Amino acid sequence: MRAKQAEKRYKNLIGGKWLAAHSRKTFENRNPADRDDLLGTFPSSGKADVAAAVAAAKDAFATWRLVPAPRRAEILYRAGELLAQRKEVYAREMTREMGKVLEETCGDVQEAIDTAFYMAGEGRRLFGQTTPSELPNKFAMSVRMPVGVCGMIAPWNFPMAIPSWKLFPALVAGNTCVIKPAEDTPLSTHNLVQTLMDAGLPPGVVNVVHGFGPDAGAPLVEHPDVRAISFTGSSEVGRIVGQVAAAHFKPCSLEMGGKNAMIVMDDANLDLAVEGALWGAFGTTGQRCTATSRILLHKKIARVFTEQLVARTKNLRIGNGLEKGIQMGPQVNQQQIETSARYVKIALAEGAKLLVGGKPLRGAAHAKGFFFAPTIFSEVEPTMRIAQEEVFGPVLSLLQFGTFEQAIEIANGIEYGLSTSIYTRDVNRAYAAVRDLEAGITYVNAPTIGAEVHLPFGGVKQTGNGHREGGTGAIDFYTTWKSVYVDYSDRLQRAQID
Ligand code: UN1
Repeated sequence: MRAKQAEKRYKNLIGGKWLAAHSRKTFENRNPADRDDLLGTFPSSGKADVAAAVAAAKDAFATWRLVPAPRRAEILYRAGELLAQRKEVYAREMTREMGKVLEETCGDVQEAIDTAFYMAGEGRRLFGQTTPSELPNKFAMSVRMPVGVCGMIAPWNFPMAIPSWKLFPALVAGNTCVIKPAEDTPLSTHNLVQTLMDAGLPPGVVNVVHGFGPDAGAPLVEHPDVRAISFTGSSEVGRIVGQVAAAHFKPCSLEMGGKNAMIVMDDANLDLAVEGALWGAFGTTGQRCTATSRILLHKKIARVFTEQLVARTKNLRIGNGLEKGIQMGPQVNQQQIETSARYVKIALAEGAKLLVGGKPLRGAAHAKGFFFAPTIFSEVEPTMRIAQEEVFGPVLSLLQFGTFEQAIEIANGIEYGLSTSIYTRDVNRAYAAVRDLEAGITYVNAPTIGAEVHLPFGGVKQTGNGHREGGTGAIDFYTTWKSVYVDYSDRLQRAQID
């Protein structure tokens, strides 16, 4: 018999110390592919823990902001190197806590490594402007200043990549941070922050408070010493976060949902488009805000494409993401399975046609986890809820169009605007789509997922509130401008007057 493993008890990180929650309450982190597999327990934190973390971050800011940015960057660079060494171990733990297959969790850790190296480079840039003054013997320039203590609330679908998108630009710019990881995937943030500490990050510069949104997230958003908030999650929660932040006049970056369309024109390479559709719709079990959740098919190729896609979908191997050959893992928790099942019912009631899937997988191989069959609906009309609302699961809608203009209109006819894609060999059409699709990201001849960290990431409409993660947009969010005027004329010079 296998000896019962000692339960691992993870802690919050506050001021460089690993601490239990004031209440001593904890919650469990279990494997969504095998509920018997307990990864450990984490503190269920509340207002007092958040207050202690913010105080530590405020304290650390006094010295961290004065460390030269290239030195701060060196710590990030070392963290990137350490993550590369630990990639496989962290990826395995991530698959155990989140469910996506090992190849994808390796990609998630790699995204954090990429962000570390990219943001380390920014330590020697953080450029401002120098410009002539309108007055003689006067010097004018602008410099970037850190914002102060930044509060971060992260989602469970990219458990290390997204925390790195938030933490690394904030750190290189001289801010200190308090992060609340998603309660479904706390271990990957723990591993990320452990790596930062091993790379030499001073105590208090990053603090981690584990727990649930209402108990630990809300007090972080409300805390008067938290100067900026970065949130990734649902539009429902994002709306509340944005409203609370607005009441305190805090800059607030919101990255939320998507209902991402792939357009397949009649001249597309269909094999490539089918391959892309499978990856875009069922990669990460459809649990990406960039997931391909609508495919808009030109009438001429709709039948052939649908047949090929359904056949390939039936052959997908679904199971524990640590096992070789598995292509799709479980959903992250019971609630996500219920959401998928609810939308299947909604779609059927609306008159969509179920081609494959549509229910949880309950066979012996899937009995211990939250598995849902990859699901495809055809005969979906643009106004149906299944074509409008985010499912965040392996549920794909197929729609049809007659002309390019119709395709664009359908693609844009939703509340969201994160990612879009078009498959065509016609360069004119491709560029027109790049211009006309209302979204933060457009792919040509690739599915809607797969953003790279040095380009802006985010969307329009209800996907976001105008900020971008990744790229230089992240630096813009985590810095504030100071304009500096040095008058060396030795007399009073009045702008706009003298
Ligand atoms: C997300 O779905 O929340 O572009 C982020 C992608 C990934 C990141 C997705 N690099 O699909």
